[in-house]
Formats: sequence, structure tokens, C-alpha cells
Amino acid sequence: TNDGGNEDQGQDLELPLVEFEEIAKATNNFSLNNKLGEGGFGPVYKGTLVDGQEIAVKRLSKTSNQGLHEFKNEVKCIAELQHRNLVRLLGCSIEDGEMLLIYEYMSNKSLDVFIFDKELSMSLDWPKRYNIINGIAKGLLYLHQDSRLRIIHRDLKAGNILLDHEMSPKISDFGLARSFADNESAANTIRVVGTYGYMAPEYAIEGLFSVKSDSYSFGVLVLEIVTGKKIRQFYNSKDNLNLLGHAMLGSCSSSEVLRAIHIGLLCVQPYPQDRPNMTYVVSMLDSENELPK
Ligand code: ACK
Repeated sequence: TNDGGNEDQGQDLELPLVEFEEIAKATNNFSLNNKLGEGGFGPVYKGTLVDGQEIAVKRLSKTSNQGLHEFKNEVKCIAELQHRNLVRLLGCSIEDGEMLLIYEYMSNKSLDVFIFDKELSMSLDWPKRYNIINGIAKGLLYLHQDSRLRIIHRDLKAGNILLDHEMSPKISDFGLARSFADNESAANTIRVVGTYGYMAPEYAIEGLFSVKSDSYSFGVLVLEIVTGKKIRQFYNSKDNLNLLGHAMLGSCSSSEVLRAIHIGLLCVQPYPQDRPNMTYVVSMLDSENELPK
């Protein structure tokens, strides 16, 4: 294993090709017959390994330098990650300038499809929704907390949450993720990447990202999962969000729903210092107790 030392974001990465040699070989045999859609880097295909395992393959278009940097960043981050709520990277290969990332296949696609499709959303009952919120929180806590990684996702959204056959959520798409050093709690960037509507105000406006900017995106996501409404479109309209929040709080009785709405509203507060971190969120979600005042 490599213990990394100081993370240098710009530094070149040695791709873990050795461990993945076999998979890289096997990728010669998969059929890239069906395209699943366009991801952050380029097209995503469904494939099958020689042993029959279904996979999702992200292909990086050769032309984009920026894409190359993000590709390397994603590999670097993901190669080290193992958690039940993160999409597993199975391997990668670079051949003739073409780069492929091979992931486990998530048969139920993305949460974005599920929540906003009229028929599919009916199958998402409240226990499933709560389980999804819980899983996303745990995956995000792992990213933030793992002492080797300390990763800020920066593009958490319904489209980046994939569902497996049991409807367990897994966070995907780490191309925009950044590690941060031990003594750092926030960092600045001039290249703001992510998705408007899910972006914390300080990140959208000043490029300031931290675990608390991920908390904000998580809050938007939670409110979307609970309400089935595109909360991202209420962006920049704090009054609307508050009104909506109060309407939601007034209209439900289950204590778990109330807890989720409460957490969502805490997370979308305008100032990062007022938002809870993921440790707090996970403990609230797990707690049987009354909501704090
Ligand atoms: O919402 P979707 O069906 O789920 O469409 C997008 C598309 O590829 C572009 O990102 C799908 N996708 C991405 N990764 C995977 C995966 N590991 N398993 C299944 N589908 C995936 C995503």
C-alpha cells in the first residue's frame, strides 16, 4: 500500500495498473453494446466481464486535458475507497490513449431517475427513502472522515447517487472530489465545478469548499428525497426554502420524516458554521430520541 504522505492535487499519479491487469485484459472481451448515458467525463456503457459480472464502464474522451486531470483524480481517490455506500471501482485501463474506468454495475440506476419518475417514485416508500438518506449520510461521512482520504465530494446530487438491486444507495462520480490536508478545514478554488442548485452559497459565489459545502448539497438532496420536489430549483431563494420547509414540517406526522426534514433544513442554512457535519447528521439519523430544539 502507499501511504501517500502529503497530497499534492496537481501531481501526476501512478495508475494502479498492476492490480488491475487482469481486468484490463478482460475489458478486451466485454461488449460495449449499450450506452447508459453521458457522465461527467464522457459516455458510460454497460458491459460484462468474462466471468459474467456486469460492469459499468466510463470512457474518457481523448481530447480533453481537463478530463484527463479529473480522470486521474478520480482513479486516485476511488482506488482507495471501500464502503458499502460508495460505488466500487473494479479496475481501470489505458490503451492507445483511451482510458476506461470499470465500476460495479448498479442495476437501479440513479436516484434522480427514481425520485422524479411518476411510476418509479411510487415504489419508493418511506422506509426505503429513509434507508437511502441514511446510506448517503454514511458514505459521505466515510469520505469526510477516513483519515487517509478526507475527501470533499463537491458534486453531491441525485444524479450521482446510484441504487443497487436492493435499492441501497451508493455515491458515485468522484471526478470533482478533492482531498484536503489534516490541518485544513476549507479551501478555495477559482474553478468552481459542481451543480447549481446543490451548491452551497459560499462555494458558488467565492469558490470556498469544505465538508460544510458537502453538508449543504446533502441537505438539498435530503429535502428532494423526502418531498419528491426539485428543491435544487429553489436555489438562492432562502425564503422559498424556509416556507417550503415549514409547510413540510406542518404536514407530516411520522417522527422519522420530521427528523429527515429537520436535518435537511439544518444543512441548507446559508452560513457554513451553522450547518451540521456528517458525524452529527449520522448520529441524528440513528437516534431514537426526540429532535433537539
Ligand atoms: O441515471 P443513469 O441511468 O445512471 O444515467 C447515468 C449515466 O450512466 C451517466 O452517468 C449511469 N451510470 C453511471 N455509473 C453507473 C454504474 N456504476 N452502474 C449503472 N449505471 C451507471 C447513470
